[in-house]
Amino acid sequence: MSIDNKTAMQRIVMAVDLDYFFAQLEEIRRPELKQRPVVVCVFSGRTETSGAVSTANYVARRLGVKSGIPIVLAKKVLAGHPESVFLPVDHPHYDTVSERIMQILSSISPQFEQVSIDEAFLDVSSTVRGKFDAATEIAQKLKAEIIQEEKLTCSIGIGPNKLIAKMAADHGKPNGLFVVPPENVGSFLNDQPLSKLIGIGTKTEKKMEDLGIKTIHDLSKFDTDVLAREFGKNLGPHFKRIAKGIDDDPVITRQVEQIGRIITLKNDASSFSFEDEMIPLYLDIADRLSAQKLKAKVMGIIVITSQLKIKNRANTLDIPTDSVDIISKTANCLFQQFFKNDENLQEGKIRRAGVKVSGLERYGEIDEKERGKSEAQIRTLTDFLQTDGSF
Ligand code: TTP
Ligand code: MG
Ligand code: MG
Repeated sequence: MSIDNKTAMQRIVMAVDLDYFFAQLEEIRRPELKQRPVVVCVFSGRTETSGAVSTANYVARRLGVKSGIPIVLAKKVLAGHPESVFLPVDHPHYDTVSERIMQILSSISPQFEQVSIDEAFLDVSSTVRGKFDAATEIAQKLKAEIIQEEKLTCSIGIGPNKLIAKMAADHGKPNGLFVVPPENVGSFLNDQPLSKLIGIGTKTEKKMEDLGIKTIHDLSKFDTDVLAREFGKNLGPHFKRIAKGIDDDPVITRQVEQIGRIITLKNDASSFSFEDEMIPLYLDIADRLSAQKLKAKVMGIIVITSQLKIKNRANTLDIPTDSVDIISKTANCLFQQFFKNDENLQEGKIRRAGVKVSGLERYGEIDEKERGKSEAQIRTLTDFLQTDGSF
């Protein structure tokens, strides 16, 4: 029987989690806060201090503040630190930055799963052909790119599965890059307390302690039947498996709704002077479309001003495409039209620019009638740009 290369290849998963995300974003907006305890709060509005802490920067964490505690308690903890700041959550801002970062992450591998506002898994096995060194290099570049684009630090964990990758990311926090190749999984897990094992809550931990299980190592050696009796026939053996670092959970690539890339321009622009800088983006989008057997019907551009205002412009094609030629022509037209309108430049020059395609269809789903049309029949791009009211 021949060995299937795909199954033989070492699986490599990367977990990325942004450091003290909401609080770090507040520090970036107001760098003078960096040395002070910063507490981001969900104020419930009942009284001035009712509500819970969303997150806090590491200065506040060292003093005892953490996510989920009442704001009143955080105020008590920080009573001796009048320099502390308590800020309300600003979700629109956090969502916008999160979206930009997820764009960067999803450009690394088509196998990308966002699991929360600041966290994602990437299966890079085939990208790096099962080589941990190559995955580490990608992670270093990723960290540098996120710092360059957003000034944000993140922590990245690399491991043979999601469980180990996530634990490695946590282990390296903040601003970490921690790699656990398969041969180190055992020692990595054995060095950590039970509470660090993802999936073990405080109640389970307590119950395990009563059974004499104090460490991840203890759990990995514990009698399976007793675990099944105490925690159920599925959960009990599951706990033992994760204690051994076994996890087959796949990185689930959700049906993508859009594919996009944004870059920071070499120079802020007030005209479409950056056409050459966009070419790699067009090529990348076309590659990613064809790699996933997708064609896009909606072609869009994104521009971000020097004041970080985001503007989107888009047009719908008559038939979906994955052709780099059509992507570049359409996007270039959209950029040219954008700069023709003086109103678009009132909020400053353009600092970042990108391209985004949506209205994605799998090859098989494209209407047979449409498929018959030749590209020459597509309404010429400039025609419909002139009739588009959005410019
Ligand atoms: P986390 O990634 O869990 O935490 P964090 O990014 O603040 O800190 P860390 O460096 O340890 O990763 O959560 C991401 C964001 O989600 C966090 O910045 C705020 C929000 N959040 C809450 O609002 N409530 C919570 O209880 C938690 C845990 C997070
Ligand atoms: Mg985080
Ligand atoms: Mg997180």
